[in-house]
Amino acid sequence: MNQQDLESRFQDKIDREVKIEAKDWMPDAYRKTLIRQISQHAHSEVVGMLPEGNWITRAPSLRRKAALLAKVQDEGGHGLYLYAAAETMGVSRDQLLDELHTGKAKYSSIFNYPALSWADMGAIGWLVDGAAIMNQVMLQRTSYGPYSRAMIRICKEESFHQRQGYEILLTLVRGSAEQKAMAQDSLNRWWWPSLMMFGPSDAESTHSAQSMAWKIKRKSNDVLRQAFVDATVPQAQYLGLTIPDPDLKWNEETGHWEFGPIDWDEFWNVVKGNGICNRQRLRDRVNAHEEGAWVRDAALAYAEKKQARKAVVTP
Ligand code: FAQ
Repeated sequence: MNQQDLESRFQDKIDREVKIEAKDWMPDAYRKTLIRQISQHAHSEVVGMLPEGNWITRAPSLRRKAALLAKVQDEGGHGLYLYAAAETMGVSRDQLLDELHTGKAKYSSIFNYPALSWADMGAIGWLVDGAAIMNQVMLQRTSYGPYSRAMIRICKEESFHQRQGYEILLTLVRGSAEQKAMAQDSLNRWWWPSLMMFGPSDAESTHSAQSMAWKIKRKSNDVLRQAFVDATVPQAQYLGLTIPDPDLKWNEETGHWEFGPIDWDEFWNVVKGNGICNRQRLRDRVNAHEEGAWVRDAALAYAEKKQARKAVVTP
């Protein structure tokens, strides 16, 4: 079959909603886009453990500590499912990690902001996981089978993460004036970076058109961002907190919340590596990888020993 036939058969499968599997023929650009997106997503999960990991020892009660610890562990697990999904495309995990550690690969801009107070654990769960879910619910139906299946599992856990964050803030806003102020300060700092998580506006998004045609993405960055704002504004109102956007207003005709302009200079500055925590986050990931070398060596030595023993027992 020539290239053109292969490509039209591939697109036909996508149009008929048949999942693409690892061994199926696929255009090189489809493979490349997915390796980029899935690995960026995996890196986001493992770098995303850092801002919250920093608060595990400072959680205000045993219940809060247990929940936060479990959440951060879940994020590590999501990273693993996603690295495994990327590996089905013929790329090695070592290669992907190397790209992260050398600063070649991107990860979500949001994790380059500092977590300054306990209320930030609430805001990360409510807003960051909330934004992540909005995007990931769509990715459950992405065209590549292994990515889609990983997302189904991940989404089940993310909704619990979002709720634990909201519940932290609900407790704070019902507490003292200082606690309520802490919650408001946290919303002030995390609101705009959360809107940026969805990526550049549709007009600036380089990959969207092709990714939508391949059904890797099912909804555009701006559509998802709007859905997030519409879902989140009433939640802020219930908390009695003010969203830090003077232009925010309800549009009766469209049935959507209109919001003010996003500071795209700030977004690109963070994406290019110049955010508040970019250098610290990369250094922490590299250190964690180096300090974990003995665990990987030990696991490999054990696997080799087991293999050698099996070879002796079964002639
Ligand atoms: N940060 O053409 P588009 C989580 C880059 S998981 C940094 O629109 P695309 C869980 C983009 O890569 C959060 N870079 O790109 C958790 C591209 O650069 P390139 C992560 C960004 O791929 C919660 C360029 O801009 N979720 O939070 C960002 O079609 C709490 C042009 O952009 C995922 O990764 C950004 N925010 O759409 C963990 C979901 N946005 O590669 C811990 C999967 C864009 O050409 C605690 N990914 N860029 O050099 C996606 O759905 C898509 O990749 C988008 C971007 C929607 C993120």
